[in-house]
Amino acid sequence: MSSPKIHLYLSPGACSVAPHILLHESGLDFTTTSYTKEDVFENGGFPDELKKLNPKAKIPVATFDDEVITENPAILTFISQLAPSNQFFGNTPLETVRVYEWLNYLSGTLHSAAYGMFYRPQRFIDVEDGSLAKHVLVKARTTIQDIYSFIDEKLKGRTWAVGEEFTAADAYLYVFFRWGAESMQLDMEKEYPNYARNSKAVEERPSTQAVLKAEGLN
Ligand SMILES: N[C@@H](CCC(=O)N[C@@H](CS)C(=O)NCC(=O)O)C(=O)O
Repeated sequence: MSSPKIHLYLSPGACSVAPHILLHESGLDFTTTSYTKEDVFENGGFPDELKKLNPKAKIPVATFDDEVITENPAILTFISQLAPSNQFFGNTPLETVRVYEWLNYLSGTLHSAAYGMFYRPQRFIDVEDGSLAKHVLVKARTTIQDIYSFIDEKLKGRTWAVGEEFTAADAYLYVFFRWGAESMQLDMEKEYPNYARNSKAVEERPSTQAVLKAEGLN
């Protein structure tokens, strides 16, 4: 497949870190537009130009020539198809399925449900009721910690989530490891040593270092 013109819309440290890592890994040419956390989460709305591209008002958004692609698993899949030799989705049919198993779990359960409750309690309850909001935040915290324990157990005795090599699942896992420390103030290394080993391996990759630098995260 000849490479289209690729552009990634991101916000530093957001879940867009995952496709950003894959793009650096792939060696494909790409450009980015970065929006601050305030632009995406706070200033009373999502940037209008981005809402036109993604009416769901979410980052990441990627354009491949004239195709606008949203949703991390879809964007990661397309990058992988443009860089087949990188085997970002493993190198057997079963490994590919396992990568999707991780991506769906991280996107649907950890991100949308658990972190959704934490960052956006108003999606679940009427936040004007302060006591209810408090309960949701407490529940979000325990749910996220339960999920981190599950992930840690799955990564026992392994470096990479699937097979013996880095895949898209590892790039995506790395996003949530960072959030555990930054947003939840969890001692991730101590509480989740297997997950920490996986994230450290991701972080040591030159592609991740390039992303951290480009997004101003190091
Ligand atoms: N299902 C989407 C979720 C993307 C998502 O929630 N992105 C966050 C940033 S990490 C966002 O844009 N949030 C804006 C908001 O919740 O208003 C995906 O997997 O790509």
